[in-house]
Amino acid sequence: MTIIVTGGAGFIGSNFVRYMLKKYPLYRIVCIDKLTYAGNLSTLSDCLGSENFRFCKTDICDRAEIFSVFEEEKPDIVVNFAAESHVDRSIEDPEVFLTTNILGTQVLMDASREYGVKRYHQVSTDEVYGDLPLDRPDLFFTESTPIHTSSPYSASKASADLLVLAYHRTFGLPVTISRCSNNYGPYHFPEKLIPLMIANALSDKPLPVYGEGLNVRDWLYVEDHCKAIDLILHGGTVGEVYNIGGHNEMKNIDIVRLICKELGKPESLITYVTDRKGHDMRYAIDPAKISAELGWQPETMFADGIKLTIRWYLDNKDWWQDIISGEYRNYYDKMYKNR
Ligand code: NAD
Ligand code: TDX
Repeated sequence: MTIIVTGGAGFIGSNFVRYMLKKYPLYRIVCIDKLTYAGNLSTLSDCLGSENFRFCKTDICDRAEIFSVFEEEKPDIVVNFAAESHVDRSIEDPEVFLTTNILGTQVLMDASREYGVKRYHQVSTDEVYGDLPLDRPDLFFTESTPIHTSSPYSASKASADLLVLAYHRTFGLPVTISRCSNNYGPYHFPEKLIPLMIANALSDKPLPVYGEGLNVRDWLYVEDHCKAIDLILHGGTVGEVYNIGGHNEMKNIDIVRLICKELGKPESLITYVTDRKGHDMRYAIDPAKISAELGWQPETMFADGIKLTIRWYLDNKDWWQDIISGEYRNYYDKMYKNR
């Protein structure tokens, strides 16, 4: 069994590569990643020496290169994590989101058709459903909730989802799609809420909370997401969409306060800054389908997962300090200086 994992040098993709190498020592895992600002080979350093692992520095939009990797590897399964993934960047500069997230998906599916891939899995997001109001805690996203996007990022992910379903219906490509809620855990890039707050708090820097901090996200430990994708690859029904989420809704401000408490830092570091444009209020996934059909349940509760995550950032300062000392510093100044 050969699995191509795109975006495997990023946050969730690298956790998935590690999870699969450990669980299936007889599978061959081929990681394709362009190594954008968000991809880092040091994230995969413990995998690079494995005999059944190959890394290809390739852009998913590069048709010739992608077809050549497929020709060499003849993959059974393709799992597409590769994407531009940060909402704030999509508001600053949407174009690369459309190129990578939509056209890159098309190239991968064309190669999957050509080489008779048995399963093409698209890693999507709960953000394709838009947001829910704060005063309707009874409402959740199901797989039949209409697509209703807010940001260029979520619009690009929704476009890709529609294209994936079109390739299934028109060409019979054996696809599945998963739509997961917010992940957290090791190797999360420090531009995202949880690692950004941990890194800033450790350096006694201001903790920039957008708006009033009342927006709600539904957090899932990254390994639980990896387990869900594994179950979909091995037991999911072709042509279907699966929502993934652990019913763990939290307000942003409560997360930031918790991080201060765990690190013994004062809440006076919290600084309220200008809100994100088009900021989604609440995400909340109903995971009933994947639970009933595939027996998936989240295993790491947030109270434990956040401690594991903070411990990981304390034990792996080199990894994130390298990142925040480089090009990322320009991004940070641009986004937060006059906010
Ligand atoms: P990430 O930004 O940490 O990693 C993305 C990876 O894709 C990086 O390694 C980057 O180098 C690579 N990449 C980007 N453009 C590429 C291109 N053109 N060709 C090849 N590689 C390219 O993202 P993440 O948070 O790990 O998210 C992974 C996937 O999961 C994305 O598709 C995202 O939409 C989805 N998702 C993320 C979350 C979350 O909470 N982070 C939740 C649900 C779904
Ligand atoms: O500095 C910050 N301050 C702040 O208040 C940052 C970076 C974020 N926030 C808020 C915005 C959101 O309400 O925290 C919340 C979480 O923000 P992000 O970490 O940027 O995640 P989000 O916008 O919810 O999107 C994430 O989940 C869905 C991922 O980045 C997406 O790739 C995924 O699809």
